Formats: sequence, C-alpha cells, structure tokens
Amino acid sequence: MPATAPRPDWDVFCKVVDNLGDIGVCWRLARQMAAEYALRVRLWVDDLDSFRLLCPQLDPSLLIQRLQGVEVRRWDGRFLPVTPARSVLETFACRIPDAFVEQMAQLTPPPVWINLDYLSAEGWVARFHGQPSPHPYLPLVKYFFFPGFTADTGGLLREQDLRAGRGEFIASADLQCEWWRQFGFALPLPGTLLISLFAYDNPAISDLLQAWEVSDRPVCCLAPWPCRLPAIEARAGRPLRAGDIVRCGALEIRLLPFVEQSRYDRMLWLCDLNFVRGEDSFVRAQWAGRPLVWQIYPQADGAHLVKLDAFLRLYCAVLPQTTVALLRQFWQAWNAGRVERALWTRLAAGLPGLHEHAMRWDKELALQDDLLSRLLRFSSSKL
Ligand code: TRH
Repeated sequence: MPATAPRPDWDVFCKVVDNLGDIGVCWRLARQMAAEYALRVRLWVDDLDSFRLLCPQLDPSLLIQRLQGVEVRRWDGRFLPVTPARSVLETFACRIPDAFVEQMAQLTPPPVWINLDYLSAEGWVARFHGQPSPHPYLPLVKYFFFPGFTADTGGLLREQDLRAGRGEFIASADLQCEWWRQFGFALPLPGTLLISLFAYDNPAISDLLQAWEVSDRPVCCLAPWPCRLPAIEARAGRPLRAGDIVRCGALEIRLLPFVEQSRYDRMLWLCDLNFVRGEDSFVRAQWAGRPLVWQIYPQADGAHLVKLDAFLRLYCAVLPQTTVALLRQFWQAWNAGRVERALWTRLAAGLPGLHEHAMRWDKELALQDDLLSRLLRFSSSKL
C-alpha cells in the first residue's frame, strides 16, 4: 500500500500453527470484511506457502499483495513500521509483534484490540466472551472474543449469501454436474451414498473402509488428497495421487485435489455425510445442513474430549435418546480410533433422521447474527 493510502479499518494477524484451520478462518473473515462491508483489511500471515493451498493465486515470494479485496502481508522477522488500523484482530493468541503493539499505544485513540479465540461449545465461553485484559504497562486493553453457538458468544462465521448459494446449488443439476466435471469425475450412480472424508490420520479409517466395502448400498468416498490418508493407500496397494479412483467391493474412493474454500463448501452440500475436523470445516459442515462426524483437533491433556462432549450436548438437545446415544457413541469411537462395523451400520440407518436434524440445526443457528456482524458491533462499541 503506498504511503498515502488511507489507514486500514482492520489489521488481522494470523499464525499458521500446524494445519489450515487458523488461516482458513482468517481468510474467510478477511474476505467477508472486504466483500460485505467494503472494509479496508490488512491480513498478516506468517506462512504464505500453506496459505497458497487455500488461495492458489497467492505468490508466497511477495511481501505485499492484494487478493480478493484484501491486502495480504507476509508476516516475518522484517516487520515493516506501519500505522496500525482502527481495529486490530489477533487470532488464536498468535501474539502480535511488540513493535506493532508499541505503535498502537502511540495512537489517540488507540486501536480496538481483539483476540479472536478458538471455537468451543463449553459453558465458560459466554462468561469470558468480551472480557477485557489491560496491557501490563501500555495504555491498551485487549478484549477476548469467543466464537460460539449461542447468542451470548461471538457466533459463527457465515457469509450473507451462504445459505442462498447453497439452496441454488442443491436445486441445480447443472451446477452439480459442473462441480464434478471440474475434477474430471463422472456423476456417482443414483442411490450411491456420498461421503466426504477430511480427517487426521486415524486407525478407524481402515474400519470404515472395510465397512463401506461390504455395504449393501454403493458408497462413494471423496477424500481431499493433499491430506493423504495411509489407510487408503494401503487399501489400494499402490501410491496414489489426486484424481485417482480406488474401487473395492461396494466402495469407490475418489481422491480430490485441495480445492478453494467455496468449492470445498459445495462438496459438503453435496454429500450425504461429511467427516470433518478441526474448526472451520466443522462449522461449514453445519452450514451444509447435512449429517456430520467431527474429528476434533487432539489436545495432549484430553481437553478436546470435554469440548466434543459440550458440542454434542448442544447439538443433541432435542434429539430422541436413542439417536443421542448413537451419535455420541459414533463420534467418540471415531475420535478414539476404533469404529465397529455394527456401529457404522446403525449410523448409516440413522442418516435420514440425522439429515432432518442437521437442516433444523442449520436453520436455528441462522436465526442468530453471524460472527462478523457481532465482531463489528463489538469493535464499534469500544471505539
Ligand atoms: O486443518 P484443520 O485440522 O485445522 C486445525 C483446527 O482449526 C484446529 O482447531 C487448529 O488448532 C489447528 O488447525 C491448528 O481443519 P479445519 O479447521 O477444518 O481447517 C481446514 C481448512 O481448509 C478449512 O478452512 C476448510 C479448508 N479446506 C479447503 O479450502 N479445501 C479443501 O479441499 C479442504 C479439504 C479443506
């Protein structure tokens, strides 16, 4: 940005930890700020090579570039002195550079400083959402902003046109054909159970492949291949790459390249069941209004299982006890790495009911404001 360019509205800082969830969330949020509110956004990212998977137009060698209305800056040791934006978003406690914080403190009024945290359905989130944390020695306050599933939290990312776009895609055979065609794949045969599998490597993947192979109904599994799963290669008995198809019994596995987020969303809308992981794909699967199985990002102390349980309690609140027990058992088994064939058979039989529930859940969540509207309101209230 030239020196005379107007001061940005938002600085968003993102550190890519070890997967794509952090940049996945930041990239959606930054684009939404620019596209829906015409905000001037500067997105600072420490790992442009990973970011390029989500945004193939990105050139990792550039220090500054403009993509889809967002100014993307490489965040490395050579931190350029710039005037901080009116609001500064530190994401997932990524710790913005001290030099930048000092520049924030010199401005009057100082920027609104917010840390966007990880998503959790736990009860404490509402109590901590919006809480201030004064800087130990500078005249600055950082506020904690927690995404969540209830009105007293920061909400969930949801673009204004997301659900309308989904409706259009589901209603249009042409758009769906085009989606398959882009990968060079034929449409699956009618009656095929379509499953997307985005997962951390997990011994239960072999359990599922075996169950799907002997299924009464044909199963087509879509696996994003840059996240290669050794169990699939073992099944094929050969090294695989994106575009390959593996057939065993009733199961056909189609390996997909890593696609842009909007195309990934479409895959979730198409499938009868979505295996998702981490945070962002988990949220998008809920906006797909389709049954989902969540593999939560594992934490050493088992804290992730508490989070899994907290979400299940919310998600299952209105379901009959037998369905609650089934979902709980399946999700826990998937996260523990062992799924018995009988458990899969029960889940498969329950999919029509789970689909209805997923549509209801999507509708209820959509009654609430999305994360960005809440974030903008929160930030304005602190200006
Ligand atoms: O990659 P992840 O496992 O991310 C995780 C979690 O966010 C976790 O909480 C965090 O601590 C850890 O990273 C560091 O899963 P997640 O969150 O679903 O992010 C994947 C992103 O990749 C998401 O934005 C969807 C996107 N995606 C595509 O755009 N195209 C694809 O083909 C696929 C498979 C995913």
